[in-house]
Amino acid sequence: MSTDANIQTIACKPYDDQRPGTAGLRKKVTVFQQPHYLETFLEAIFRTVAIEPGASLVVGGDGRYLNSESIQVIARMAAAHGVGQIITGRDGLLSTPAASNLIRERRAAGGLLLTASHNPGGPNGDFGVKFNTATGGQAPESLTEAIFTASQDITSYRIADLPNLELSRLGTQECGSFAIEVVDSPAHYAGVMERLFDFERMADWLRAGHRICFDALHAVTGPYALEILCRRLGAPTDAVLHAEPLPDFGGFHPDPNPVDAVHLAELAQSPNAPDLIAASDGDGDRNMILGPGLMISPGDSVAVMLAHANKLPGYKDGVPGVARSMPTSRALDAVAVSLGIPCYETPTGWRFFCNLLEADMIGLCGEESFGTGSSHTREKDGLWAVLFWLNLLAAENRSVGEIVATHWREFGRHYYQRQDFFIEDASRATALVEALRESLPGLPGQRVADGSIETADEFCYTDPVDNSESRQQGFRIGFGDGSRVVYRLSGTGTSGATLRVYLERFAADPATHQEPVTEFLAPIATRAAQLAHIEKFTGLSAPTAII
Ligand code: VG1
Ligand code: CO
Repeated sequence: MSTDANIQTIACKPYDDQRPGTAGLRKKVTVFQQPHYLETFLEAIFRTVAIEPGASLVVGGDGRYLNSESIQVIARMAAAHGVGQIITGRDGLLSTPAASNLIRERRAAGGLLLTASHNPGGPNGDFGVKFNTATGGQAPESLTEAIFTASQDITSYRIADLPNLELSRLGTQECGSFAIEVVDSPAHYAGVMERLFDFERMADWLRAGHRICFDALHAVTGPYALEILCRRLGAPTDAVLHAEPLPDFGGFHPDPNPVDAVHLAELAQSPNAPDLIAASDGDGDRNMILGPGLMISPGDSVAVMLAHANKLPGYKDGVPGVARSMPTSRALDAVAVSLGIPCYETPTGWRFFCNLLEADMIGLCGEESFGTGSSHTREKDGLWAVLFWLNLLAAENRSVGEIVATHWREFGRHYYQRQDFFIEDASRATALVEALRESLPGLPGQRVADGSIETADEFCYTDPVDNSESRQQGFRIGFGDGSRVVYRLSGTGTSGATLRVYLERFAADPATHQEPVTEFLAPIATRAAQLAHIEKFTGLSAPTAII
């Protein structure tokens, strides 16, 4: 059916704001609703990425507002650009890690993922489009830049005349030379997890009376969690909260952190707390792990995972190396040193891990922003992390708290916190960054509050695989006492600017391992605020959020 006869060329005007950020193009729903906005960006992708005629594309999203309509548009434009088949999940739902996996297994030419991840959804929320390459990983910077350049010249796009596709029915629908296949993504993903983890042991642990609570926050992971935790592992159905994906996430801000999911932090503190409490974000790539009385910071989580990886079937031979994003705590480095494997430091954003994963240089990686993953796919993976912890608890038969306390005794504790300052007027954030950049060379040797600065630089990354260089990836300030402050601007927001300030302080002595985090980091927070003159530039005397 996708013959020239039913392909139309529609005239449009280019937009100048289609530069993808940390993870794809994210905008307010109302921005995507402008005439031909989505089509212009898709046309830029199709023109930039040479997709072989007849190839497959994986297309799906986290179920947020605009998900289904956008899939229909993508199908019609894909058909017009010679794509042979699109593969999607039931109702157009695919979690980000499941989509990445599907791209690899089906040898698709790439994928279009419809998500704004942890950003709120609904008609007044955010929407997003992310292109992943045939490796299953996010498009590298060079490609997203090329797509952006192309978007500025789009004055027409090609679209085929197809009937509306039925997304709720599993199986293949043919429309002439074009086809759409709807797959049972939760079942497929569960199969991948069964190859990595010991399902029998986890089921036994649950049968023995241990309890898990997973909150899908009405986002994409609900059907996956029900399939794995309830159907395959035998947890009761009320172990999965808010399992139905909704276009506005039922009003939840689908960001698994102790501020936006405060009800889970409270559950962890309650006398009847389950043994493992967890949540994921809108598109299923983030994870938050809590146990009775505590939340595990993401930097600690990936470090504990590495320390115990060889106890789990999928990782029994260990991993060749690990990586963390630059602002993430150095807890992972400490374990890597003890194992004698390399630990790479990459810029923020999962795409920077992909070359290392593809080259088998690393097997585990993580970010402070509640993202953890392994070589099983090319995106971070929320439910995978939950299963990793579940398998670990079952294998060790110890509580989350005991495992973490033992870990700190062995490696020391890296106290960690992130402060976010939301600045309505983005130019004030730019001014702060410029002033900080200018002051860098003079900082080493100076004192700020109670700290003496030893090192100060702006992170520039050279990818060890393809030698590509990424500049201006955040400021690193190292103090004489080993503590550290990192500053960078967020690249996922859809209005104003968000300054992220990352605080880290190491405590070797076990007597100092049970301090309240905010208090223990207060001196470092003072140094951070004074050094960057945060109040002067932003008008904010306190962070908008402390994570
Ligand atoms: C944030 C996080 C980053 C993460 C990115 C995408 O980016 O800091 O670690 O990779 O979100 O995550 P930024 O530029 O706002 O700091 V997801 O789950 O929103 O795709
Ligand atoms: Co996400």
